Amino acid sequence: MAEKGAFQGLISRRRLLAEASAAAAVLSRPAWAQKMISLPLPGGPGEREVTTAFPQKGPMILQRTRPPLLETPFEVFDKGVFTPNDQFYVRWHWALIPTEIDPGGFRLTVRGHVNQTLSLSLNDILHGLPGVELAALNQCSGNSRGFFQPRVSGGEWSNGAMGNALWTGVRLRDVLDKAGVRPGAVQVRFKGLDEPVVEDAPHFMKSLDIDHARDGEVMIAYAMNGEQLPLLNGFPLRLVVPGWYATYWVKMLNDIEVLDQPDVNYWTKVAYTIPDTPHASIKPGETGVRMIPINRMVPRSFVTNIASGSKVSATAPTTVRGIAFGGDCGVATVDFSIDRGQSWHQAQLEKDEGKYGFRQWQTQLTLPAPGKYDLLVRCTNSNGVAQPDTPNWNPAGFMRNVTESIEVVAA
Ligand SMILES: Nc1nc2c(c(=O)[nH]1)N[C@H]1C(S)=C(S)[C@@H](COP(=O)(O)O)O[C@H]1N2
Ligand SMILES: [Mo]
Repeated sequence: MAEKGAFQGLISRRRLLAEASAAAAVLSRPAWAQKMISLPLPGGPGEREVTTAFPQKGPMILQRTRPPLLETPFEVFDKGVFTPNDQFYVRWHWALIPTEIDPGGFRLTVRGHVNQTLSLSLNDILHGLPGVELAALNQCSGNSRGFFQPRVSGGEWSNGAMGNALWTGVRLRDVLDKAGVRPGAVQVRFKGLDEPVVEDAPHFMKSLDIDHARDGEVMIAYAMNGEQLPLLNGFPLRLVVPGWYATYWVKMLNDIEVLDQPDVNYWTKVAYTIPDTPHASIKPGETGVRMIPINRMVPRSFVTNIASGSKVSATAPTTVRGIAFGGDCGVATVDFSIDRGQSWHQAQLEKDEGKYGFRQWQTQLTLPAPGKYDLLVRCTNSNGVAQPDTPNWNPAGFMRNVTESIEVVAA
């Protein structure tokens, strides 16, 4: 991670103050459909509404209004390696999300098994600790759930519940050191300002093991892509857990509790668990499987410039480009195949912006004869883990990473 240096001036406290109330004013506007987009999923629907009614957000695929679930239209991923803030996907569990946050009055509490309880202002965080910057992919555990067959319940996402950003913030380790973690600490629990809509329902909270929390990579971010966080992406502070699924990336973070016992809260212990099997995969209906908390991401790759069903030239070369990510490490290779995986060819990788983020790739392809082709793309990460050629299945619809294919017609 780089020190933020000159970058710091860009996100001044004054600007945080000025923009926050503007964001709050529009959050209460109702969301309604602007137009429809085709989003074919095996279990339907074939179409989804596109909305521009959410604050600080451009056109987004509307999955749900309360709480907001907004998906990034896939063509956005073709435009650049970083996903713009105004089209970065949004996912919340509870609908009681503050529509107004006073940056001057905001405090982050650090408490529990520490020497000293802290109550940090945004000023303390922006100017009192070393700043760091890191490119990282934020991907929902249920990204691509809509492709699970048999179908599972949950947000029926296509492939747009992910985004890559350059995050700026401070190291969680530095914040914990400031409070002084006491011997015997085992986990650290994170909570935000959002609240359950019904009494007695569990507040959204996630925990990390103490060593992970103190690894120097986990950060508390106050900016993404050089701007303050959009309200719906966690203004004013969110956790960034590089290489791990976004469920751990707690938004509107205002409470950090160091625990001397393992966390047994619903969101850590029960929700977001996966079968402890290869690819977190089981047979539909299989029971009695040991479940563990979801954790590190796995490699994926996508074509971004050609939609499935497109026509391409049968004589001239076609440029095929896309994005890939290694999951919890960098991308080693991206390979493609036009003969259903009998032979593979390496694509050219573009600039490395950081091992935890998207890696763009491209290749020139000349199809041998007119006809239909399935174009397969497969990422192998720097730990030697490759995408599988059959889809995984689990009841929560988590961790899909099968090798993607698109159909093209050469004519
Ligand atoms: N406070 C809070 N943080 C949260 C959640 C939430 O419901 N509340 N959802 C988590 C989940 S499951 C996901 S996928 C990501 C989504 O991040 P985004 O909305 O910035 O894309 O936020 C995570 N952080
Ligand atoms: Mo998620």
